[in-house]
Order: sequence, then C-alpha cells, then structure tokens
Amino acid sequence: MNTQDFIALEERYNARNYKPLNVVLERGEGIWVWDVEGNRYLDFLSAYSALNQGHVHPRILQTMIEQASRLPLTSRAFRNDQLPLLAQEICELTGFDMMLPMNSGAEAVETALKAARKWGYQVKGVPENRAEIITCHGNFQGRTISVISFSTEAQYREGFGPFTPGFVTVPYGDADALEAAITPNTVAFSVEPIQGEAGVIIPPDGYLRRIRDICTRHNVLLIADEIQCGLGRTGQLFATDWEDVKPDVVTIGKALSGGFYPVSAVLARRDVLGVFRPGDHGSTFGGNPLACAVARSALKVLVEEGMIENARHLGEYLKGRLERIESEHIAEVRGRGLLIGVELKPQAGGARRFCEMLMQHGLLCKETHDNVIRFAPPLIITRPDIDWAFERIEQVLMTA
Ligand code: IF1
Repeated sequence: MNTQDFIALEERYNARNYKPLNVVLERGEGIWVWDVEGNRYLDFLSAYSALNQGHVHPRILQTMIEQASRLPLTSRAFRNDQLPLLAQEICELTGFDMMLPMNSGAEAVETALKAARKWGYQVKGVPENRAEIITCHGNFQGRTISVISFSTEAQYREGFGPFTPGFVTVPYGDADALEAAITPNTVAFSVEPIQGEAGVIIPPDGYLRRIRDICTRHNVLLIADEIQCGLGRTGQLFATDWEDVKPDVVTIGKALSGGFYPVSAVLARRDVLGVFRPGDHGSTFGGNPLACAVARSALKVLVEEGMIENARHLGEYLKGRLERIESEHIAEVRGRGLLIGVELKPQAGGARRFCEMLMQHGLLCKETHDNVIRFAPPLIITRPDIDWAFERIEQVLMTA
C-alpha cells in the first residue's frame, strides 16, 4: 500500500475530525520519522510536545517492554508497585505535595477543576454550587464538554452545547482584568503560562508573578496548565519557573510518557488534592503500572540527559536565527526555549502552505490558527540538525 491507499482508507472509514498533512508515517527514531515511501523527515512538531524525549527513546522503550511483559494494568481496585514510586519521584522533582494520575491532558484538566471546586466548598467556604473558575481568552485545555465550555474558539464549541456553567473569561496577559473578575465565589484561575494553540502567545514580563500575588491575596487557586509548555519545552522544567512562580495546582501530560502512552497528572498542595476521598474520582487506566513505569523513565531521561538545558540553549539559538531572516512574509517571531511561533503577515497566504512546502523539503511542522507556523522539535536535537532545519525554513520563507 502506498500513501494514497492509506489516505483513501482513512477518509473512507475514519471520522474526519482532522485535516492532517498528507504524509503517512511508519517509523521514528530520535528526531527523525520515515513515511511509507521511505522518505525521511525531521519532526519539528514533536506531537505537540509529547515527544520532548524524541521518538522511541531507547531507555523509555526498555522500561515499556519490561513493564508491559511484567504487569501493564491492575486497576485501582488493587495497589501496584509503580504508582508509589512515580508519586514520590514526581513530588521530589517538582516540590509539590501530592500527585493524582490520569491519562489524557483533558482528563488532568477536568481533575484539576473538580479539585478546585471541592476545595472551594470545603476549604474556602464557597456556598454550594456557586463556585466560579476564571479562565483566559484564547485558552486551549482539551476537548471534553466542560473544557470546551470555557473555550473562546467558536469552532470548538459549535454544535456541542449545552455547556457547563461556572466559568468566567478574562483577557490573557492582563493581571488587572483577573483581579477585577474575582468575586467571593472565585475558587481558581486556570491559565496556560504560554498559550500554545492560540499561537505561542507569551504573556508580558511579570504577568506570572502578578497573577501569583493576586491569587494569593484573594485566596484563589492558581492552576497552571503545563501540559504543552511544561517538562522542559521552554528550557525550564515548568514554564512558570521563568518567573520563579509556584502555582497551587499544575497539570502535566504529553511528554510525561515521552510519547509512548497517554499519561497525565495533577500536582498540587496537600490541602487541594486532599479534598478527594475514596470514590470521589478515578479512572480505569489512570495510575496503571505501565503508565507509571514509563512516566518514571521519561522524567529520568528528561533530567539526566540534559534535555531541559538543551531546549534553553538551542531554543535561543534557533529563535535568534529566525529573527534574522529578512522575509517579507514574517510579522513576528516569538518563543521560549524550543517552543517557537513564526507569525506570518495576513498577505502571506496562510501558514498551511508553508507547512506543506516545508514537508516537501523534509521538515514536518504544523500551522496553528491561520497565520502562525509552530516549531517544536524534540529537545534532544543538536545544533547541526537545527542548522539543517533552519536552511530549509529560510529557503521556504525567502522563496515562497
Ligand atoms: C488536538 C493544539 C497543541 C494542551 C494544553 C491541555 C491539552 C492540550 C495546553 C489537552 C492539548 C493538543 C491536543 C491536540 C492538538 C494539541 C494542540 F493544536 F490543539 F493546540 F498542543 F497545541 N492543555 N493540546 O495543549 O490534552 O487531552 O489532548 O491530551 O488535536 O486536539 P489532551
């Protein structure tokens, strides 16, 4: 079967909720992937940061094989020998008191919102069913009904109502607007330290520190969604580390498994995750031994192999080179670490066609919204490979 055969099958039998680039991948190793025709590409998206450790990292693969052969799933009806070790290691690494494991990012977000509501009623003393959670314009935190209930993107909501009440929207990057929106019933402020899907939007300097201060003064939980920007992507373990800010609750996912398996988690203080009693919340697969073993290995590799520092140094280097491209199409280059967005001018004809041309040149990346090309290679990338990619990016932006 060739590329066209696979595409035809997918179009015939699979729901059409995506419009992928027409490349059918069958193998990956490190920063490289190969399609069914044998063409090689540099992966400059990393599954939206789920592949920070690169494709098929050998140490994580070894853990995966060993744990899959020994005991993949117990359910939480019984205990397993991997969950306690992941919980300890993750709390020691991040400085949080407790962890609650789930699978997808959206589930971690849902879990954080449930914890915040219950904390509001039990600890803060908000009257029953009156809890409010403040969210930001342009947010992307998943696809479940409650999470899209506070999306400001029409397409993510259209046709999916009625929605979950209790959410309030403020502009992103505006700390005064947050403070003005807080009421006695506000239990939490949920925010992405960098908005990925919105187009790699970096808030103004000092924003994270100001929202930390505002949340503390009003007894409102600060929930940081680090599912995309966390785990080394921006050159720090967490993107909030750039302003030395410690949220009350953090959600992580994606790279928590190095791309092998859906693993997510909520990290928080004891008084927040402590609101859950047996039976309040759960998941068949959340905290299973395979997920926990893989997550332990993925975190170990991320830290021990210097990927976080590499993201910081090479991110700065790549962003610097991108800023010096003199293309009439570029409006702005923004980013932190290896999460970089190149915003094109409206008259450039959209980012999609640039992604298609980059694919022809052996580089896989993805547009976000109409005019932003997102660059997010695996954090194991080397400077020569960045240069290889840069040559192609420059060529496409200069000639298209
Ligand atoms: C898709 C975008 C990225 C996320 C943040 C929670 C989640 C995500 C900050 C939910 C997920 C994904 C989902 C994926 C594409 C992708 C994405 F293009 F939509 F915006 F990464 F940039 N919080 N992001 O970014 O995690 O439930 O998916 O595990 O196609 O929807 P999930």
